[in-house]
Amino acid sequence: MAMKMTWRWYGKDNDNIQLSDIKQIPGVEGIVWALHDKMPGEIWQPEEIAEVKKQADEYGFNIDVVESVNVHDDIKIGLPTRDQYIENYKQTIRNLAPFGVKVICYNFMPVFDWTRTDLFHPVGDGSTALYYEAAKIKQDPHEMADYVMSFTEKYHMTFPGWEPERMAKLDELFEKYKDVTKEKLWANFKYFLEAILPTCHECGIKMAVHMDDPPWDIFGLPRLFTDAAAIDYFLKLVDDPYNCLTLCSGSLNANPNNNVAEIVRRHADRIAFAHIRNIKHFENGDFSEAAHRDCCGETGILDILKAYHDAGWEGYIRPDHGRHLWDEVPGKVRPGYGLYDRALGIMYMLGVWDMLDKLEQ
Ligand code: CS2
Ligand code: MN
Repeated sequence: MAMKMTWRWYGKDNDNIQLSDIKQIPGVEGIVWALHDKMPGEIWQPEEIAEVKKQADEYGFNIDVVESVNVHDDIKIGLPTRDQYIENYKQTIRNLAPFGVKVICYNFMPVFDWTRTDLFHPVGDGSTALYYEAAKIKQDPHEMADYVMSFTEKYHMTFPGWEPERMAKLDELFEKYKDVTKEKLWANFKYFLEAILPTCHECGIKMAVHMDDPPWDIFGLPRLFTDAAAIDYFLKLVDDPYNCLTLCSGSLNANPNNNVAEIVRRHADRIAFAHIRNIKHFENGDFSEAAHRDCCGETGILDILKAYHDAGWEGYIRPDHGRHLWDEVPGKVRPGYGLYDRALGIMYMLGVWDMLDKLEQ
């Protein structure tokens, strides 16, 4: 019995880390991948998927988990055009199935994916990490968007969910979301899931929604996945074994009141994918991402791993963001997705897991 360790890889020519590097990290069975040049709503074509499958096969990695097939804004907003985008989404699911894909991680956050104010904040030991300065996230989203997009321009690096094409129309996007209350967003979400789940059943692919990061409303935009109550609500709203979670420990625990281990104990059977990330909190509401070792943050990494282990959980897991170490300076590394700290994170997680296995023997 085991969980399945994976590694997020951005693809050939889009990631400085090679599959041959990943191969040397003990325990990694699969790559978590995506076609990163696809716009939300576009169909992923079989020949494009086949290419990634071929690359992964060469190193013996599975491609069971996709992160992400992004959901078009019109679906989240609930515009009449959503039906066509939903059809496209179903076609992508059908195209992914023959290549062995089992889980699609995605999110339902309006406008922005993760939100941070500093991508290379000093941790204090010479390394840097993603950082959220609460005072900087107020009314105007432009400052933050410009900051993140400046990395895209300077280093020719695009971030999933931060498509320059979408960010260029930020005001228009905000205008479109103007009447989307939390209730409407839940309703639009339900509509989307109920439309695609029959296809998921046919194809054997689970939908695993990512938590909102950070888990509270920002810039007047509603956010759904904020706490345990929201998760309970969601799993009942569409009560289907293919409607699952990507339980991202760091996203949820950006609110220190969220106890992730408790959620694992409650819903292990509906967690298809686990992201393990540790958070260090400051009294003024700022937070920094931290090393995976339990005592480096307050997320409760040991409790979380133990909860998965106790549940006999067999899903997919990956280290989420890591710090940037050694030579991982801006331009040389994707923020949060360097080689070293994520590799250390894997060894920490597997160390804990192996010991829990051993204690059971
Ligand atoms: C990820 C998310 O890097 C990250 O923070 O955990 O961006 C995640 O990939 C998306 O929200 C899933 O759609
Ligand atoms: Mn995550």
